[in-house]
Amino acid sequence: MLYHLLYPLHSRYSFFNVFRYITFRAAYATLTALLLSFLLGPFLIRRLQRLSIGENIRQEGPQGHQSKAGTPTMGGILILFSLIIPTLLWSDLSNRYVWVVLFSTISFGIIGFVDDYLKLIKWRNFTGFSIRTKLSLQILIAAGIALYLYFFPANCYTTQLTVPFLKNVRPDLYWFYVPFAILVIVGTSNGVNLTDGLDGLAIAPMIIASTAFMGFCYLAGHANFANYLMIINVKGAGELTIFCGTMIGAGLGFLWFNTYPAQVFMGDIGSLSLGAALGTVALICKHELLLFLVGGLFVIETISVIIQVCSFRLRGKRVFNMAPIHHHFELKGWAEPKIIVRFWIISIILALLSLSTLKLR
Ligand code: 57M
Repeated sequence: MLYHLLYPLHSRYSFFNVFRYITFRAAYATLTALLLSFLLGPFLIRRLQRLSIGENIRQEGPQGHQSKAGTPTMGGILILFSLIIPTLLWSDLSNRYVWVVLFSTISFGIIGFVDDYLKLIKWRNFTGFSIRTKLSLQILIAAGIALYLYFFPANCYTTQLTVPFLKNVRPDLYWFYVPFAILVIVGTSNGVNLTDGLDGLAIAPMIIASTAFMGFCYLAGHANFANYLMIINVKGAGELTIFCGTMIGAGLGFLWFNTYPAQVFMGDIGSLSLGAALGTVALICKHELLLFLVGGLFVIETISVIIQVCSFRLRGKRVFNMAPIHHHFELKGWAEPKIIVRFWIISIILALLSLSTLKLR
């Protein structure tokens, strides 16, 4: 909005020329998101407390979690608010990809919101969506996004994959791109959701992944940089640099309140929407395979659940004390902050490795 209002003034006042630059708008979008979450955070937490929107802790979980009972949840409302408003303020709203990621974020946010709400009122015999309903809704929305990207491609490379570390290998998925894209969006959304089980455990890796994708979007959207680095140039993807910036700002603002000991949890409204947003950004900037490395922590957490469930079904034995893997370390006696910070360190290492793929190919 600011872009559309203020940039045209550059013919009179040259200062407004600065609104043309993605880097300038991305920086201020990040700061706006951060400021909004700082300003609104205390108000929202008080409001959630007053409405008794507090977490019900499951009995079978690690004992340390019982003390978290009643912590306000649905803090994802704060994340979404601080993410959507700056995106609308600082982005070029004629860019279609801005609307695609906003659609993805908001739709998954609505699924999460309804699920959180149903869980909260479970005294009326509701226990949230069944896994099948939740997954079907996610697949439906992701299919809409995948079909849009397939039928309205940015260029002839849309259905091709960039393979990390290999510059001349670009397998073409043809129509199989659609189920693949659905898998990326739904998988990332649920991966973030599974990871969100300790204070700050999901949001910090989200910030780290968004920082990496901020770079990838900028480079993919810039013809010269993309050609120089031999990555697929996606016209318009650069504008998502601003969206990634708002994810960083909103994420940092939320982390302020969610860091150990947490004053608020994000709820499904936060985890499902952030995961879907990240998956959609990765698809648009054509770095979907790299997401497995950048968001490697979400992948590790998801794989730990798959291994645990398969092992229990096939052998009747567990591999981990409890899945997802962060619970395994809790039950081994590691202090919660130690697990959290060590998982953050792993995320940073993975993000740095992913950046190195720009040159190592
Ligand atoms: C999300 N939600 C947290 C909070 C957060 C298939 C199975 C592996 C599914 C998995 C599951 O339900 N995952 C979904 C995990 C929950 O957090 C809420 O949920 C939101 C995210 N959706 O924002 O609102 C609890 O996590 C803790 N928490 C924090 N700090 C935070 O900042 O401490 C969350 C955010 C909160 C709080 O205690 O209540 C969760 O863990 O439920 N299920 C599990 O993860 C369960 N694992 C399990 O059953 N493992 C089995 C099999 C199925 C693999 C096994 O190992 O044998 C564990 N979850 C819990 N207790 N709570 C087990 C026991």
